[in-house]
Amino acid sequence: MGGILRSNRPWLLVAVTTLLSWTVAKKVEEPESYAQPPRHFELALTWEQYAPDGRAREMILVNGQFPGPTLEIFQGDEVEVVVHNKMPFNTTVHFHGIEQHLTPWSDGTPGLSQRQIQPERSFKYRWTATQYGAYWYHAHQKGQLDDGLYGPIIIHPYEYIVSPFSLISSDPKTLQDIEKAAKNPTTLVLSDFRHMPSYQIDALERASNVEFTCYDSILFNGKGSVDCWPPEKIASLLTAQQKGFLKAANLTSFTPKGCLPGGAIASVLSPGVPVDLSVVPPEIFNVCIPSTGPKEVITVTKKSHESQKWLALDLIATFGLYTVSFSIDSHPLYIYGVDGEYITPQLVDAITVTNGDRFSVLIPLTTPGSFPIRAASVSAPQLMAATATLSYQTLNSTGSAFPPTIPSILDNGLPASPSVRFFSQATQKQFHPPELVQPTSHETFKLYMRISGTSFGWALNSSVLPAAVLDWAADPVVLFSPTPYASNNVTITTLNDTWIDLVFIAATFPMPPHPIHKHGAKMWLIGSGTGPFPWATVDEAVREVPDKFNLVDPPRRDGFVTVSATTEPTWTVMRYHVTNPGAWLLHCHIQGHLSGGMSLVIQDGVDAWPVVPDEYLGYS
Ligand SMILES: *[C@@H]1O[C@H](CO)[C@@H](O)[C@H](O)[C@H]1NC(C)=O
Ligand SMILES: *[C@@H]1O[C@H](CO)[C@@H](O)[C@H](O)[C@H]1NC(C)=O
Ligand SMILES: *[C@@H]1O[C@H](CO)[C@@H](O)[C@H](O)[C@H]1NC(C)=O
Ligand SMILES: *[C@@H]1O[C@H](CO)[C@@H](O)[C@H](O)[C@H]1NC(C)=O
Ligand SMILES: *[C@@H]1O[C@H](CO)[C@@H](O)[C@H](O)[C@H]1NC(C)=O
Ligand SMILES: *[C@@H]1O[C@H](CO)[C@@H](O)[C@H](O)[C@H]1NC(C)=O
Ligand SMILES: [Cu+2]
Repeated sequence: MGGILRSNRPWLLVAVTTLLSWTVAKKVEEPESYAQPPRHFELALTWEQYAPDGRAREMILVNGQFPGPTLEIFQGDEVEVVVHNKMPFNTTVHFHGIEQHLTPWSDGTPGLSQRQIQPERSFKYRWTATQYGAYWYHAHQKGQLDDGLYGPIIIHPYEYIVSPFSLISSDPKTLQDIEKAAKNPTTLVLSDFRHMPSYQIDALERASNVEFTCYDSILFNGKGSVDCWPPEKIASLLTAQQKGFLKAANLTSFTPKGCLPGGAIASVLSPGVPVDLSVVPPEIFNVCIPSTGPKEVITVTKKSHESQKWLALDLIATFGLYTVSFSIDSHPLYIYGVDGEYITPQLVDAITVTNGDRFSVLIPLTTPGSFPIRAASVSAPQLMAATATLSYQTLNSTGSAFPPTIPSILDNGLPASPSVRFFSQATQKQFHPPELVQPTSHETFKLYMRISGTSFGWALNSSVLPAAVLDWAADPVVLFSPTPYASNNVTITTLNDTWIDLVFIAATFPMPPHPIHKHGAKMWLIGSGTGPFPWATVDEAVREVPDKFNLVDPPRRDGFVTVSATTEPTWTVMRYHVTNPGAWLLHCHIQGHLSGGMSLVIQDGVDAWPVVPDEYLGYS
């Protein structure tokens, strides 16, 4: 989906006639892409020693690289990605945010859309690039994302898609510079990283009954260092919430790794549940061992007769746990795309970036120099910050006397001054959404998020997805064998062309924010509130508390963060249109929560599932 307009249309007219433009769009001839050979990629996955932050561990490399290579695609392309599993364990690759229209068997969710790719086997994913913008691929097998299997996907829009750049500048020369930059975006993959392989983390969590919420480093395009802060620095950065958690656990300080201690995690999240801290290696929460890896430097090179005046960055957040504040010293950021789709640009100084997020950002390059690019954790269990560098010079700058740079955020992610502007999702306006959100829905599903049993037992609807399903070795694969009217704690089922509301209710406290991701469709965040959700349907809630809803121009994404809760329930409502029949996963993108059970199977449009090709049906 995505863009729909010829570029010679004045954007103003476009903005006020979105519905009309959808009709217009259908008349636009799209390229006969299937007549062309598919865009083909081969990804060889290996399990090897590598040291992204200066400390070697065994991890996943893609074609010998970390992060994996960028899949650069043009909208309308048929895409073929052949994955070769050269690792000693099963895997799958998911294409995050790619709708997989009519190809649900290429979604890469083990047990749900395919059988696992076993060692020494290959799997051919085939899908059509119906969308444009920044996406990414990653492992969807247990916690393998944390082992390094991820990389960017950049889809260049159809020529006729109208960009929102004229809202950034009306000067023709500037517009030209912006367009040039946006045609060739630089990807910046932001990740949190740890030294212990995910299968060991999972086993130790289960042995200790403690969720491991402490990482080792923040990486920019796979590069970083382990920076151990002095205790005074850690103490000085503690937020009110972090102090509150310490107090509740009768403790006074974070660990030398900047973490809330493991025992405190357990006592805050699952009080009364016995834990065995003796099986937790000291390096998980406590002991910080510094190491120095490479530093990412984004260098804007000058050309002989002109210097580049703008940089387009596609931020891709592959975090296993973290939410961070992101900023570049001394530089405003124009956010013009979120999760791939154009938005009305927002001029900000910092962005809150969470698991799975993509932000397309334009940065004016005005004063030559070398500037810290910052990411600082705002996740309650850990304080950590890191920097990369943005470096550029204009043609006649010597580059010797750079002015001091001005940070927008502190090392705990809080704004460095009251004037710092953060990106606002609440006021995010889609530039020309493929359709408008429908004001009523056909069905409401209420999902009660809770901690179930231990501190890693996260439930999306009352019960955690059972281990048998979680291991995703389920046979038959859900997509190959729909249970048409299944509706239980871990499966919901919808009909094609219906509008669905998902209500996420915080049912135990404290309930952290959860970055909820839906496969197979973008959703609209239409409302949220504090207190219980007593209504049977969202339509009823809209009638009774209309001020809690936006049904006119809500933000649209493939993932939204639920509202956190400390002492009373909160609720968050996401609405989507079932136009993409298939078996999709709905889950928290925090890897510990996903492997803890926080996911749900959605059989979307079960009345209209496409016939699974034999090569996928028979794959084993
Ligand atoms: C690996 O995948 C195969 C095929 O789906 C499955 O039978 C097997 O149980 C899986 N192994 C593990 C360890 O999950
Ligand atoms: C903290 O100390 C108080 C008072 O001694 C005690 O009642 C409470 O159980 C302790 N909490 C934890 C988590 O140890
Ligand atoms: C930079 O170079 C251009 C072209 O040679 C010149 O016109 C301009 O004055 C120079 N600017 C500075 C600040 O030296
Ligand atoms: C959620 O779980 C409850 C049981 O606690 C069940 O009654 C309800 O149907 C489930 N909701 C969905 C949407 O499956
Ligand atoms: C569904 O959730 C309810 C409430 O937590 C629980 O009693 C029931 O056993 C669960 N059912 C399944 C199939 O997990
Ligand atoms: C599913 O619904 C969509 C949206 O209305 C429609 O375009 C599509 O044809 C339907 N699919 C099938 C297989 O009926
Ligand atoms: Cu979560």
